[in-house]
Amino acid sequence: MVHTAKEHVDLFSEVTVDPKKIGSELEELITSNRLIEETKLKDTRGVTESTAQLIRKDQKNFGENDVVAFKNAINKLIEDGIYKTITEMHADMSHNMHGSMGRIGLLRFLSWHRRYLLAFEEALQNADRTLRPQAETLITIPYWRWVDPFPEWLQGFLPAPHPVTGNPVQSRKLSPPDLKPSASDIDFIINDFQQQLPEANVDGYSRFTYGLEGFGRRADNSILPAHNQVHNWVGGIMNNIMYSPTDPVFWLHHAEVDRLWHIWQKKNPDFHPILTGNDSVMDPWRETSVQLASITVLGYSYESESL
Ligand SMILES: [Cu+2]
Repeated sequence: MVHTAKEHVDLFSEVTVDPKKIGSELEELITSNRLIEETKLKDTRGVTESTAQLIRKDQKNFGENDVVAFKNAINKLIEDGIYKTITEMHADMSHNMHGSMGRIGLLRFLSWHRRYLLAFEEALQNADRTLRPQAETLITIPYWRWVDPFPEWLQGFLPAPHPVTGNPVQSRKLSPPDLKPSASDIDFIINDFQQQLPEANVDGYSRFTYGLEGFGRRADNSILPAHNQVHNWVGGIMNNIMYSPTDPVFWLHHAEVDRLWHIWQKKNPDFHPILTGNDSVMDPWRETSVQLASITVLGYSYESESL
């Protein structure tokens, strides 16, 4: 089952702006990334491989130092123009990374966004390293559990201008009609994923990502709230399929998507996105979905692996 263009527009409004051409700045970001220059980065940190694992924390456990470092690093990325460049990567729909674009987009959604978070996290750490050269641990992307209220420390923090207009972005809505997932919705997404797409002849990975991205149904056939619905619940620029990363909560939201995928992967080690050829390469980067399958291999973990 594939979503139509109309549903695409309904999910995230304002799909009318042309994505900007991505220039040399982007090239620089791509080639300086953590995966390609892994060794160099380890040298910079002066740590051994076993301690090089980054830990992404629950945003609830962010202390005052973490909050200040995170916000300062974001502000620096905005000042340096890097935040805008990274946002524009998400505005380039040729990457085919959402299920609303069809079957291949559905299969690329999780791997592409895992790679996207790594690109952002590396930029964030570079900014943090410049601002806090003495810091023992650099900032990582925190995750926001959807059952928790909107992160209190991010209330009112919307510093990035709209990447096209340059104007301040609309404030967040933080309300229905779209719902945030409840604890039982999340349990259903992870443990009853085989119940999605009951009429279709598809593999388990497709059923799982269909639910997690936000196209699924609860057992009573009502909408199963997940990733898409949280975008719409937050509202403001988070409701925009191209420019949602303008809101810093995008990173916390997608870290939770990535964490839930990781939790599911541990329970279902045999299910992977079935992609071949160019479809399997998470452009603009070089890694394939297979190379992005394990967060341990990629060098990071989540503070908690409970639902
Ligand atoms: Cu998203």
